[in-house]
Amino acid sequence: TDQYQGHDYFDMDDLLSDEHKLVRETARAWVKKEMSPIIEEYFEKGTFPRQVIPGMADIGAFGPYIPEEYGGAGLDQISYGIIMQELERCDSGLRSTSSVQSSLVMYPIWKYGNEEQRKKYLPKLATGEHIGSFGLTEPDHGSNPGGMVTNFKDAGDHYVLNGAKMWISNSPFCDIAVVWAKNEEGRIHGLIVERGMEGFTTPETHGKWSLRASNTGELVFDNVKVPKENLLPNKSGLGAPLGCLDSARYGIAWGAIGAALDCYDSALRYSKERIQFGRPIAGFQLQQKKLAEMITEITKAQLLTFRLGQLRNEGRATSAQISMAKRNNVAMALDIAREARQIHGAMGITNEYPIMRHMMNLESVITYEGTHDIHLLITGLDITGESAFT
Ligand code: TGC
Ligand code: FAD
Repeated sequence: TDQYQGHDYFDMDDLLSDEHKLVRETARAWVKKEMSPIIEEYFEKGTFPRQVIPGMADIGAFGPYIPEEYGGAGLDQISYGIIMQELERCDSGLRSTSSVQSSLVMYPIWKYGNEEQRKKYLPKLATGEHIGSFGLTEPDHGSNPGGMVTNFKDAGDHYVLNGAKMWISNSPFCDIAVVWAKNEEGRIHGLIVERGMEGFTTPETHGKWSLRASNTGELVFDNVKVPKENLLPNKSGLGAPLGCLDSARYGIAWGAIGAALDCYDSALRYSKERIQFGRPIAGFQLQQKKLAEMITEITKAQLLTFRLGQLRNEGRATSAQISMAKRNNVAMALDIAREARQIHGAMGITNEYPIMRHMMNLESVITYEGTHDIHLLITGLDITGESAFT
């Protein structure tokens, strides 16, 4: 990880602006100095290194594309993707913290909130003074969030919220949570729930073998009184949380390339250094096949994802295009992690190399933000017009 230089087989750099390159260098230098030296330690401890939060804010990892008037970095979608790629080249858990804060907490407040809510919450989220979480998944409703049972009732001057969310990134230490719940008519709305509200607890989920450098937990609501001004007024229905997922899934498509690049980079270097039968293993055809296929798949993903970024900059990327990219790139990264592990032989199972950590992390990434299966079915629906979900 320390010696990483970047791999750009089709001169994609020609397509980047000076600003994109500056964003990348800034993020890369920060990751190298502040994160790479400590990531294995925190992964083993099973916790997120919260001391790096201000540094993440400095490189624009909290709200990269949120306008500067609300504290965001005001960058375009390609820069957003580049930051995600550099973070996930280090660790998917690090990228997760950024994805949740930016696309699942700041984005809905920016897009679905009113001006008072934007001014109240966004600047503190942009600096990392406040950390947010996003509650959509429930114990009995994962791929099918529309079936959620978490609900709120009108109690005059406030709402009363009941239910529980599960598998929530950053829940154990979040200051606020954007929570999706049904009103008395069964319509889904977003509510901002704040730590300290009576009846709101965030128990941590232990025993994860994946995404260990990210804290995951529940959001439990036991008759929580939520002020009426905490309801996001400008969009409701399942399309509201799904709109946030579009933005996060796009970032994951870039991020997964980062994890793949780190595995490839490590495998390529190892194969040139490791001598067996009197020659570097890089000279054996079977190892070349693995490495050549890795860089081919990475390059295809880079092209797909850059084009998706252009479409998003123009505001015309479809949800189905985002699903295809998320699905393809995460599966690609996981395949590369498995092959890279083999190239490292026994060394590949240790924490001397980042491979197993990426591989374990990617098992979460291929499940969250819509599973590999669900994204295939979204493509299936898009091309046939027939829904296979129900
Ligand atoms: P369906 O009937 O298809 O759609 C309901 C309404 O939503 C609209 N819609 C979208 N709107 C915006 N963006 C999208 N991507 C949208 N997809 C659909 C749709 O037009 C409709 O609108 P309306 O006005 O007609 O009501 O809904 P369905 O119940 O059949 O479900 C569709 C399905 C399965 C694709 C969807 O529910 C889904 O994507 N499931 C996967 C769940 C998921 O991704 N959960 C992620 C939880 S968050 C998370 O994992 C964070 S990890 C973060 C980290 O740590 O990095
Ligand atoms: P299920 O929906 O129970 O799926 C189980 C299996 O069935 C999967 O293989 C799935 O593909 C398959 N399946 C389901 N439906 C179909 C179908 N119609 N056709 C074919 N196959 C199907 N959620 C949040 O809201 N916020 C977060 O911050 C968050 N962070 C997470 C962090 C981590 C580390 C993890 C692991 C998860 C996180 N999630 C979060 C939850 C995540 O989004 C869900 O795990 C995911 O949506 C899948 O739901 P599930 O686990 O209940 O699986």
